[in-house]
Amino acid sequence: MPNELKGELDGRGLRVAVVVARFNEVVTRQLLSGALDTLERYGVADSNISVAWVPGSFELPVVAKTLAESGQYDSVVCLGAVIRGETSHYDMVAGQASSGIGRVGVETGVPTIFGVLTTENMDQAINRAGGKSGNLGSNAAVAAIETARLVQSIRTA
Ligand code: INI
Repeated sequence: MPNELKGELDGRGLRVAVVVARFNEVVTRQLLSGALDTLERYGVADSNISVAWVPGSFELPVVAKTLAESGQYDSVVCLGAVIRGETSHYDMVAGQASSGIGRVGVETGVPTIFGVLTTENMDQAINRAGGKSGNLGSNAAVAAIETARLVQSIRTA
C-alpha cells in the first residue's frame, strides 16, 4: 500500500497571516470576511490570526514574503481583486500578484495561498466574493489549512 500523505482540515494550533489589498475594498472586505469565518470554523484561534492591509494586489507578494520569513506563521493567505474593466494595467497587476505569490511559497517553504480574484467586471467579482458563486476568501482559507497541515506532516514523517 502506498503511504498517502494528507493535509487534515484541522486548524487548531495553526498560525495564519492574511494579507489583503485595499484596492476594490468593497470586494476584498468580503473576501476577508469569508476567509476569517472559515479559518475560525476549522478551529484556527482568533489570537493566531494576523491581518495586514496593503494598498493593492501588486504589494501582496512583498508583504506575504515578510510574513512568511518571520517564522511566526504556518501559512499566509493573500486576498485581492483585480478587475479588468477598471484598469488598463490589469495584466501587469494580475501577473505580478500571481507569480509573486507563487514565488513566496516556493522560496520560503511557507504555504502562501493565491486568493486574488481576476475578473472582467465588478459584477463577477461580487459574485465570487460571497455572492452566488461562493467566496474565494473562504476557499483560500481551506487551502491554507490543508497545505499547512500537509507540509507539517511531510516534515515530521
Ligand atoms: N490593484 C488591485 O488590487 N486591483 C486592481 O484592479 C488594480 N487596478 O485596477 O489597477 C490595482 N492597482 C493598484 C496596484 O495593485 C498597486 O497598488 C499600485 O500600482 C501601486 O504599486
